[in-house]
Amino acid sequence: MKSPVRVAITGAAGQISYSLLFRIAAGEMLGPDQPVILQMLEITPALGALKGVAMELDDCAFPLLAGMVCTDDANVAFKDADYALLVGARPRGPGMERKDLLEANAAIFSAQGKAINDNASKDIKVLVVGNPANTNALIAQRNAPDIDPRQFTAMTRLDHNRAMTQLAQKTDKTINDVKNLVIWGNHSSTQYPDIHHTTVDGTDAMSLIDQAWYENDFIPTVQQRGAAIIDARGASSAASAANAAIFHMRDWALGSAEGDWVSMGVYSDGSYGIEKGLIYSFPCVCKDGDWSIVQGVELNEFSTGKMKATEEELQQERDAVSHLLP
Ligand code: NAX
Repeated sequence: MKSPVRVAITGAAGQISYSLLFRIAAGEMLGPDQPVILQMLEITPALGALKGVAMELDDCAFPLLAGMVCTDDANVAFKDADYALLVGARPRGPGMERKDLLEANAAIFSAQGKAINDNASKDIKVLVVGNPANTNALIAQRNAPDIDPRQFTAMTRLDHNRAMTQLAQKTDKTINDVKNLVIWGNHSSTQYPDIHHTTVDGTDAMSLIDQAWYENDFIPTVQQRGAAIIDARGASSAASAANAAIFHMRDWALGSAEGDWVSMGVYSDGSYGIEKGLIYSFPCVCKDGDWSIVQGVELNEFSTGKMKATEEELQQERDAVSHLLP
């Protein structure tokens, strides 16, 4: 058996974590031979609820669960952490403007970025789930100058999975038949789900659907899926978000499937003309514990327009908190 790795999870008493923690402890994220120590961070008023979650984790008797830490101190939660899933965030309250939301989260994610910088393993892999995920990841990254910016990522895998299922259902196939789909840009309603390079059971996806369905049905359905879940369930996506977080980290750590792409919000190196330094979702492949942006994807005018619009939103989000960025 390998020696245990430390996995920090913030917002650990929240609804996404209630699904996420149990699957990590069951070995679904890092493999069936990798013991884990869960280092769970919450705000002080939620420590009681977190204790209950830890009791349930105990009661699962997971063979791979090598230890647990419950804390409201970020320096403790990120101590020697090899992985971090930043799930906890400030939700939008009544009357709160988008700018207020960005600022409230900037305060949280700058403090957590510093705590990661000061305490975590220098090889830590960070996934930001809490919204606005891309900009929160940017803020954490900018506050962690001693850590390679490539180690901070944001989650667009849920959007990727949603898009795969919409396309599989439309074409009467299964998600196993869908390959090389991309979510470009921000995890928000400006994201661009692109199927121009996607195949379904080996056939070019665009030849199986018409442009009107693509533009007027598929793209808005994927972009608005989070809101549709809230309408139907009365609460935001939780198990599916946890599942996407597991897939993102699993692929990053253990490698993505041969011949396919995954969507990850990653540090832009300027690929496809996207401003360097933004955390932007690109088509990626993962190998040997590292990700790379798939190069050479051909783009038509429709795609470049959509990619630019979501880039502009990310620039605006960054500019709204620029006074808080080091
Ligand atoms: P919950 O409100 O159920 O849980 C969030 C938890 O975070 C709470 O227990 C809260 O006490 C804790 N928290 C708040 N501030 C904290 C801090 N500074 N340090 C540590 N813990 C803190 O929300 P949940 O449904 O679990 O969603 C969590 C986040 O994921 C939200 O920001 C949500 O918008 C975001 N999502 C992101 C998705 C994505 O695809 N990137 C999809 C699902 C989800 O909407």
